[in-house]
Amino acid sequence: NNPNTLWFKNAKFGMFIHWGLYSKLAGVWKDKDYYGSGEWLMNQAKIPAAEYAKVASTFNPVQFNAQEWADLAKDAGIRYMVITAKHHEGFAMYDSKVSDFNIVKASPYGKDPMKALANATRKNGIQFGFYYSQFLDWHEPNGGGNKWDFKEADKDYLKYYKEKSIPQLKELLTNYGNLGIVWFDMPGGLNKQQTQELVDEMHALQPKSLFSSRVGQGLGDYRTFGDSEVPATPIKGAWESIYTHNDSWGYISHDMNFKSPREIIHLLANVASKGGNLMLNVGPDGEGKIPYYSEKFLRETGVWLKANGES
Ligand code: FUL
Repeated sequence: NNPNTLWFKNAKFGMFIHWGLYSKLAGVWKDKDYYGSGEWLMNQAKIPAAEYAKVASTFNPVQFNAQEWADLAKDAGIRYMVITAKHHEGFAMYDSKVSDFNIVKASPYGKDPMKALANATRKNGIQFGFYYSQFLDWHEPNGGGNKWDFKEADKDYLKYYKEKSIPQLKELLTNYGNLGIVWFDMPGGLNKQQTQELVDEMHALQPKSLFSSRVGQGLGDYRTFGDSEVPATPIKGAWESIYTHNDSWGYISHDMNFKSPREIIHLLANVASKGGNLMLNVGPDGEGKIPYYSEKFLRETGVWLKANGES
């Protein structure tokens, strides 16, 4: 019964955005097509961290336009947006002083897209938040997950939290104004007390911000269900279902399995009837464009919602 969840419980519809170096790779590595979750390509193809890091020098999303994304969300009837500030690949999509492996320092783009997006969403009355992969980091020897470059036995997870994860979270919770949500994902390496300390330290920076349950250890301010999961019966409290528009969270050029506006509306109605929010993901490409069918079908969804008094 956290009073800060009030806006969230009324929101119904959110937009999730997975965007990173994997968007540029688009599900292809060394002429081989991969399917599934595009943001897992580095893991699927067991790409050495040093080689993967070179992708940054080709990442130049000049077509990115924060206002266009915020306008699309608004037209679709969406009330909150959560975007990947750092996914498991370890690349910071914002201006980070903690690690040079970030969009400002390591890519020719050289700007912070998150600043613009935070401003554009707020201008449109949309709550803004960051996804942050707090444990998995395939770029870092001490991060979780990359066992093809770095031996598990050599890893010091607490060092990773101390030197990258926590300092980066602090940057995100300090430099982008009020965040509606901090969407933690894939917990690991911390016990309950350590997780509570992390939560407390972060809430001190943003007392009103809602933390997703994937911070781990039964903590968090609202419940996120498993990927592509709707509970069978109505659930009390603040919660959300997450789906992606096609089959992948991160952009894959050969994934055209987009849900139609009709399917999106059915999903929204199903989730809303159980008392939750639907956060639907789109995967912009390496140029910074939201896929054509995501844009088209989201707009059509918004038209229906308006016509039926839902937005
Ligand atoms: C999962 C992640 O591993 C996926 O890549 C994606 O971000 C999904 C929303 O959550 O746990």
